[in-house]
Amino acid sequence: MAIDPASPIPKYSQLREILLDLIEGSGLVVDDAIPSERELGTEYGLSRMTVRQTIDQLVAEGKLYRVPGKGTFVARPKIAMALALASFTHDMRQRGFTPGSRDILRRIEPAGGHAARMLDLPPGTRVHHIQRLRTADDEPMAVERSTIPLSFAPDLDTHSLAGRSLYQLLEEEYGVLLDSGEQTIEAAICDPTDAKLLRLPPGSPVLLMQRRSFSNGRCVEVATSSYRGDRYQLQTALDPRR
Ligand code: 16G
Repeated sequence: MAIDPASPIPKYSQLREILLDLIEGSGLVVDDAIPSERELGTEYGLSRMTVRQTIDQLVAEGKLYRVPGKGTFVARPKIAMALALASFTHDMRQRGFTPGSRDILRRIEPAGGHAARMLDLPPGTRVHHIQRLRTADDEPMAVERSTIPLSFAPDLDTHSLAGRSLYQLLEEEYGVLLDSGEQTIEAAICDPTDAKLLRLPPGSPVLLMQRRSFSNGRCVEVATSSYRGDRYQLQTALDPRR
């Protein structure tokens, strides 16, 4: 592929197509270096600024990463998360990763106004509050904060969740099978505490997900999760517009 100077498509967009083809096609594999800015400029007859603009954008999208003094490399593809009522453990296992879970905080507390509303409970109802760092092959992926009414799982606090699935525990120990859910997803900046846990530079983007999961029409879990923006993307099939 070459840059067409007569094309109405901006040169940085044309270079983007060329680089994407190199990254996603058969040209390069993960952790391979891409040609330097100078080499790309010479090869495609582009200014250094145009080349940098294109690379900056691909770095921001998580398709490339820079190592100061070394160059720019092909990043791992992001995990394409389906919009489903899946547990982290199940999802990661299906992708061939070893899922992990580290407790950051677990306690029983009275639900505040917001949590109580989300759970359809009177304020002050006792709930389990669980904050966990979720890992895949020991790499931090997400921070999850779940609130679960005591009525569904009275002694949940006595069960370890290290390396164990919360959803599986709910099902096996308490006979609570989640059968529906709703979820919102927003772009957000990682808060400084979560950034440390996720080993991300301050100010990194995350996908902020709020989930309510139900069993027989009753809300069992309200969860707020921060997923690494550099490792996750959402994927869904699209139905025809009705
Ligand atoms: C998912 C849920 C989270 C739930 C967890 C259970 C999102 C955004 N969140 O990660 O609400 O607590 O699964 O996973 O999808 P586990 O069964 O592996 O503990």
